[in-house]
Amino acid sequence: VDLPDFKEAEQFLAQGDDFLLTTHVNSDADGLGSCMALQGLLAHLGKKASIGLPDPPQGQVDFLEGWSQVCHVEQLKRSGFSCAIVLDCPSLERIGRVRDYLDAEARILNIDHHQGNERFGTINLVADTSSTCELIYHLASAAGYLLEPVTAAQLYTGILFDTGGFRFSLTTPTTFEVAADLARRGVRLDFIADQLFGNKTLEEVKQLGKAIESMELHLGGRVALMHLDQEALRQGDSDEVVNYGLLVKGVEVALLLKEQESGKYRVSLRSRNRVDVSGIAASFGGGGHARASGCRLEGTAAEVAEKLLAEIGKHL
Ligand SMILES: [Mn+2]
Repeated sequence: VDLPDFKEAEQFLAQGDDFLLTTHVNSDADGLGSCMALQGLLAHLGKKASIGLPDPPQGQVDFLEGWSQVCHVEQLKRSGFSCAIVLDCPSLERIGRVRDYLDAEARILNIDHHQGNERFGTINLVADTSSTCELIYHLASAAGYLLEPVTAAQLYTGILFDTGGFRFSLTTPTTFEVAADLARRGVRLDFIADQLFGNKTLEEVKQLGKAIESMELHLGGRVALMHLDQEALRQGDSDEVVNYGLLVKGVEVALLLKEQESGKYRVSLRSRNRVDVSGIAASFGGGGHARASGCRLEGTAAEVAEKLLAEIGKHL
């Protein structure tokens, strides 16, 4: 990975003294770990930093110290922030209503690792790292910030989550070096892995069962298609369900259709190693990474599947 120049980002952090930190809607462990770690680093510099999410926190990483500082932006009871740091977010649109809490002239530092990041910031720190947490680590190293054990745990959590346990393709030798350094700072590796990967509710495991039961193979066994209806989606967090399509040998692309309301689907796409699913999602107005992306489509389940399979067929 070619690391970017951190100077402008360092200056941005040095110049401000009151920041709003945020990440994308449906916040995940990487975005949240980034917010929490950066808040701690800024606190060390004697600066004020509030975390305000576009939607209410769901306990995603409530096992981490610092979680109590994570707020829905409405809870902050103030607005007109003149300095914002947007983390792990490809476009300004995806911070939703947080935009209403920024001053019209607000300066924005955009720190992200999504392909196709729209570089919406006043300053953009965008690189092809495993995770935004890894990028924050490099920034903190370049700037000489003190990494406390609490911060190390927050960053390690985001890295472990976004790499799927150091398995996904954005994992590099540098990712392991960063993880090793964080581990040496006292991170409880087994505890964090358990919290991230062994913490489903019974209902969520049953939901996974429904999705697996619905699985069909298409395009010569290279695409696994799964489906969850509205009722099944209410059983819990379905973010990881799509990954199970890649358990099947020979499958290149896994698809999960999530019925939001009748005739409206959120679609998650995962790719094993060849197909760039961010391009496929983009052709339906969505986006994401080469190996993990999402989009929205309307129609019956069969119509939505047909459109997706036609597009995927061009990329196989
Ligand atoms: Mn991320």
